[in-house]
Amino acid sequence: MKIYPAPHRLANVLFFESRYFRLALAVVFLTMTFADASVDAKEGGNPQRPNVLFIAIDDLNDWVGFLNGNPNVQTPNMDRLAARSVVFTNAQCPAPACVPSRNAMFTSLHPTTTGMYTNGCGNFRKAEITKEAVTLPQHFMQNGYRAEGVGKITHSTDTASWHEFGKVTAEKHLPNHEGYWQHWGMLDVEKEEMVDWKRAQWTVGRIKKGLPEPFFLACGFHLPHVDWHAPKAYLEKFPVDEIELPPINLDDYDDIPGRENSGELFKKRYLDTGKAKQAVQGYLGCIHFVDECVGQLVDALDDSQFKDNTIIVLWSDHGMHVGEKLRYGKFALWEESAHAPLLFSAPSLGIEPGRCDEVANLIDIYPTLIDLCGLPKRDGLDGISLMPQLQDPTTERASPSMTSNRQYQNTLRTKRWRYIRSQDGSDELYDHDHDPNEWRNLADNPEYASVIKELSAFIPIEQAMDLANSPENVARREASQKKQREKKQTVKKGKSK
Ligand SMILES: [Ca+2]
Ligand SMILES: [Ca+2]
Repeated sequence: MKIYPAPHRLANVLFFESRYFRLALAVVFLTMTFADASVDAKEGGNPQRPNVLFIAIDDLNDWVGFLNGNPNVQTPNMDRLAARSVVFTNAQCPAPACVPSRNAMFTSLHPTTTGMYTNGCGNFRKAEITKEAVTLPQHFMQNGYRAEGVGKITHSTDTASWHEFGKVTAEKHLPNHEGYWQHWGMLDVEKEEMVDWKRAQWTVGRIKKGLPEPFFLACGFHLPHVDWHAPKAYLEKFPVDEIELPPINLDDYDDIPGRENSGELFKKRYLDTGKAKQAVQGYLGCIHFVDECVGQLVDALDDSQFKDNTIIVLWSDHGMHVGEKLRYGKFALWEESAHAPLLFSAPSLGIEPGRCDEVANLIDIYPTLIDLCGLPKRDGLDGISLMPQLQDPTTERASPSMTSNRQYQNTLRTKRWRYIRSQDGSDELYDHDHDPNEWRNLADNPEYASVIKELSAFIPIEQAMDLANSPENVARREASQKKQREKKQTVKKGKSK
């Protein structure tokens, strides 16, 4: 069975009459223009280089209109942005957790290179391998860009990566604690009180004020990260009795080695109690809210002098299970955790709107933006530029995307397959052409041995040691846990008085 077809053969198309040729001409022209202008850029900016509006969303899975991941979702603003973008319908995260995914995106270094697999990996500036890393915005700064940002881009703000970083503080809302570790509910507050709204307004303010060009302006939203709380009006748009649950298979774990069947427990906890629908309501409400925040940015840009010279990138750091595969949360190597929205809007650079079904990875954003903006390339990045797919979304990609959540615990995704190999050597194979919910594990079926063999060849033999287990990170975690325990005891004592 052949998984990776031969590279795109231009001889098979009427190249000189093709859209590809026109785009290639545009890119050659832009590259020449920017190559000539790079000196000017270092000497105080070059207005001809495109600006970048970089929109990061947290824990947003494929429940957006433009990925068709949920029938009830309302994302009109992201959908209208997608309509003028190249949407990567099969983008995958480097790791299904905030810290490692963002660190990898920011440095274009995969977790298997850095050892940053989990949230316990710590700040990338404290790791030997990345302490001197030139991050995505730093590379832009080094090439004459003004870099500003606000909100959650990396887990803790890297001051070396920004000329200015907005300080927008969150209001403390009292949440309605329901469910288990997930909390969802309605807030009796105005949208203007929400921290994401304030982050959007900060960014709108920078656009209106007129940033020096070229600029790299980043806005990172917190929602729909848990807690799934949004102002009442946003959740009320999704009445619980009208909510459709995602496809759920209570026997799903029967064919996964080493996993207990938790179908019964899931049914008892979430389906029988009605919490499954409440959770979906919370998630949908938060997505709808963040969508409106994104709309503020797009409108501000469209009303500004930067409209025709600004690339918009929108991405989420990974996905989220909202009942799929009998779970709530991320930290898994299945589709709902690993898949993330990713789009690039650059019509003024000749990038025509389209949909690319080839795989992509968030670590590809860095080299792609380098190419889109005509900046000097950087050696040593793990990401692969998506420029060929932006120019022609049907361009095939030669290698799979890899997501890792532990050392030697990886998943590879191609357009058709997902292959998961765990630390203990057990594995799973899913055929997305026939099983988009990843319910039927084909790994033990000899018919697919050749698929597994071909995919396995892409798993790195050497994978960086898990930094979460370094003595420094273990000590930091223990100190933090001790502090939490002490805090709880103090509260307990206070209550008993
Ligand atoms: Ca996240
Ligand atoms: Ca299954």
